[in-house]
Amino acid sequence: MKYLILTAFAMTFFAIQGCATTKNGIFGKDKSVQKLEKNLMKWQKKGYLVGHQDDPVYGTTWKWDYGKSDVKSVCGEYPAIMGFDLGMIELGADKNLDGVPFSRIREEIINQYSRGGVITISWHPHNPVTGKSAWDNSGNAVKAVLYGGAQHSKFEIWLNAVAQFINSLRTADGRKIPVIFRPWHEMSGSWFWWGSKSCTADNYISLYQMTSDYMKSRGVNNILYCFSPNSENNDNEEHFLKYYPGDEYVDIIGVDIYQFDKTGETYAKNLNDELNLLTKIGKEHNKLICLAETGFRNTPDSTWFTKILKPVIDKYPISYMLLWRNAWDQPEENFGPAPEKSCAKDFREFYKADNTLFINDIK
Ligand code: BMA
Repeated sequence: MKYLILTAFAMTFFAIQGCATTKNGIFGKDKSVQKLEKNLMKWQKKGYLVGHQDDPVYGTTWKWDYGKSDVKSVCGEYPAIMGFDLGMIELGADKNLDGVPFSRIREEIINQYSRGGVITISWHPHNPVTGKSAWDNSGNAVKAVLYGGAQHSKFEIWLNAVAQFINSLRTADGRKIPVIFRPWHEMSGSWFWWGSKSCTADNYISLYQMTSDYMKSRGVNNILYCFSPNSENNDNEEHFLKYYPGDEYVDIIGVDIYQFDKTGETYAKNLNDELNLLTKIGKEHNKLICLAETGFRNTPDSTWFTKILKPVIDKYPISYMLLWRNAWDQPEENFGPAPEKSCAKDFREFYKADNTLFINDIK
């Protein structure tokens, strides 16, 4: 009898454990990820992490120097969060779609982690059907990569390239480095092959879940998943969650919003509306929220950071915001501060505020 009770107890225990680890719930995650999530919650009480895409690899007037950063050149400190993109890793390339060597990305991720910072990874993979860029939305590509689809086997090789890269992110003593992975972003717009014009919501959800399940099957457990639509077609909760893969697949809910109007009036309204909605959704789903990408191309407004952006984001419990890249290869493709830009002085004011968190604020 005693053995029977013990066996029943053990079976129940392992069944519960098994359940917990088959989902993306925090139970199946590496310890480093659990710590990152806790820290993000803690920091969120002080303010929001300020971030910049590709910050330590190039800027408006330089590329590939070590130890350089446009954000640091302007305010003296590295951003608290840095973004990197894996586009073209799926093709076996040495450099990503913006010419950054993957070995350098790995190095900078390790550097950012060892200085106490946070890392987020996006991915602009090529269209698996047409072989063109991520912006080629033709070919019904999402359906083709799902289980049973004509491109599924090839796509597993692509996912494997991402899995291997994320698995290779380790400290010198072999510990895993946690990252916020944000695949299949801006799906509510129509420009990417995984966007609203190119697949059904059901197919999109399957793609997101398949990606996460695949990572897990390869032992990649150092990821917090971020789901981030853009502001198009997102005027209410139902629209916002149309492509949501489910609470067990997502850790952070974000949104990508850029300023396109000259004065910022439309942007500020849009940002307010979206962050309001996101705050509500975050509470209901018990998730952290963030402004996953933002910026005003070339920042022609010299007080944009303190007069347009800050007054809005200060009102919402976002854990981080990420300014998009200061491209080395496209003159006006810059969204962060840089010494020669007219917004540099204003960015220093933005930096001085107590609630804008840079690397030294989160050590
Ligand atoms: C986009 C643009 C592109 C770039 C891509 C990935 O938003 O900045 O020029 O190639 O991101 O970084």
